[in-house]
Amino acid sequence: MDKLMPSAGDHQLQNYEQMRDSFTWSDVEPVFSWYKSGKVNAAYECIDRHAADGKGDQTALLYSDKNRNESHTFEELRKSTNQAAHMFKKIGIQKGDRVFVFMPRSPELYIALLGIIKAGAVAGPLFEAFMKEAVRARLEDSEAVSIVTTPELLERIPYDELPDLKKIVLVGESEYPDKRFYSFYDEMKASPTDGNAIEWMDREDGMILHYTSGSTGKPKGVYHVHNAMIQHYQTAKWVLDLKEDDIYWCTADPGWVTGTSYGIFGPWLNGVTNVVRGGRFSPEDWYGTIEQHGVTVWYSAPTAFRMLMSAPKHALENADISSLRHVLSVGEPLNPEVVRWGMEAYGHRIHDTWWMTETGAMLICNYPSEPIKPGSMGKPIPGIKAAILDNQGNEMPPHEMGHLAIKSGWPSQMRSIWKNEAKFKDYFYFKGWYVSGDTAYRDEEGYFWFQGRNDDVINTAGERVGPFEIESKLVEHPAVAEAGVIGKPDELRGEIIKAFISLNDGYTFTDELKTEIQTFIKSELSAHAVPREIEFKKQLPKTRSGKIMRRVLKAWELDEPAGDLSTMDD
Ligand code: 6R9
Repeated sequence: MDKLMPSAGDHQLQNYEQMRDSFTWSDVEPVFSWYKSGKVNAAYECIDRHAADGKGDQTALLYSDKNRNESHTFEELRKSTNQAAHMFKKIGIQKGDRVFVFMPRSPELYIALLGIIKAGAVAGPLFEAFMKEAVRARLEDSEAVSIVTTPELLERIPYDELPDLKKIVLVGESEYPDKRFYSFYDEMKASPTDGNAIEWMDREDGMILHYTSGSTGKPKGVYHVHNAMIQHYQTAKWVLDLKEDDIYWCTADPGWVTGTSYGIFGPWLNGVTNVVRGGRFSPEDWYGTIEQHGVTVWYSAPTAFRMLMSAPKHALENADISSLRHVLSVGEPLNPEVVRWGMEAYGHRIHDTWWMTETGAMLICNYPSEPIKPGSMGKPIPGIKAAILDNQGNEMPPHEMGHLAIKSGWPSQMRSIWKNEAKFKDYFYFKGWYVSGDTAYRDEEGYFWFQGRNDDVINTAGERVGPFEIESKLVEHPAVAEAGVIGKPDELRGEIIKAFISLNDGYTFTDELKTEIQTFIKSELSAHAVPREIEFKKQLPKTRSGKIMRRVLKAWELDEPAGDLSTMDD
């Protein structure tokens, strides 16, 4: 397919080549108020700065779901996030404490999360679909001291077994079992809207802790600092192309990094109206959201676009989405076919962007002012050097496939993996480079093309799932002896989770058992961790040291040669 040329427009990154040579990240710093004082708080920069700049009456948040329809101005959010910060301080939260937010999308979630950051604590967003063991693993690892949740989700928090978790803030009507419990609404009401709510931080102080999956071990806590906002701000300007009067909608939940970096920080640092839609996906609802709010810039994901592509035509025909001017995607490979369909259905190029939880913000992107090669992730943003490395860490020439790596030292780069120095160091195995775990190649014009993961991490519907966490849970089921989990290619979801299991003596593999195992995973971990397919094997392929060889399972599944089997046990 040919290049898709940019339409004329006043884009904020006009001259990519020139910017790439002249730009340095310190150019961005004078934008923020902290340039003068040396102290910083990202929540202040997101909200209060705009209220102080005379934009207090502008709409900051447009929230809607089946039951609620609300709009909050920057001044209103300034006050409510101040109240939230006061509340956290009053109940004893201190600078650096980990405070989690575990609830469905709502204005309260956004107010609580910014309140945590204002109070100087580290926010830990948890996706609402997590079940008890997934919640426990994350709270335990981070030694979380507090959590904001709803009465409905409380049963999934094993608070009696988490000695560090001393304060539980409930959003909604409830009984309060003991002194650890607080009412969000009562505490908010009792807190002042002004006063010294904001804890002034250093740039390298902690801001957010996002748990994500790797191929081995438990989920890891990716630790980000306030300094990340430099890149959130600048990429939202260049890549999302946000301007003051835009109505912007990012469809991601704050439980995932896209939902914070670009569902909170990116738009609000730029003072832009941010749309949040609660509830589940439906084509009617989504197009309806664009129409209702007049969304101009829309950031979503390939699985969602594929679902919209296969939705009945009338969903699109019945909605007026003419307000859209810029459409973007992230999280998984964006098929050229989807880009082609986007041109037809929306009349817009869908701009792919590449980045990770660990990178904190966008790194390789398509820009409104540049040609798009459908299937390519685009080019590194100014200020970022990306390369393809061979197994020795040498840069490879165009068109050769290797490790996608980024020269270390960008503003939003993770600062650590929580309490796991070894895992953190793994990423920087080649001196000076962050190695992403993705394989890719670069073409002679500098466009990058995604090829796959080179570890076993699964990407299903844009969500990152670690096979190890599922395998560990599978073998907890009484019937399961051993388990190996892989991602199986799927047209709609990119990949689905497939489990191979062997059984303990006395069990036979039946449809009932399969369903029972699926229900077990769903109730213990979460719906998105459930293997859609489970296959029974008498034995699983293992190394001599007893490690299950997922690579071999995958080759079996795809009917491909299994490669080097010299380490396989007989
Ligand atoms: C932001 C986010 C990161 C992994 C990453 C890669 C995959 C992300 C992609 C993409 C192909 C793109 N990924 N963007 N693959 N094209 N444009 O998704 O973070 O949840 O940490 O996932 O997602 O494999 O390594 P995260």
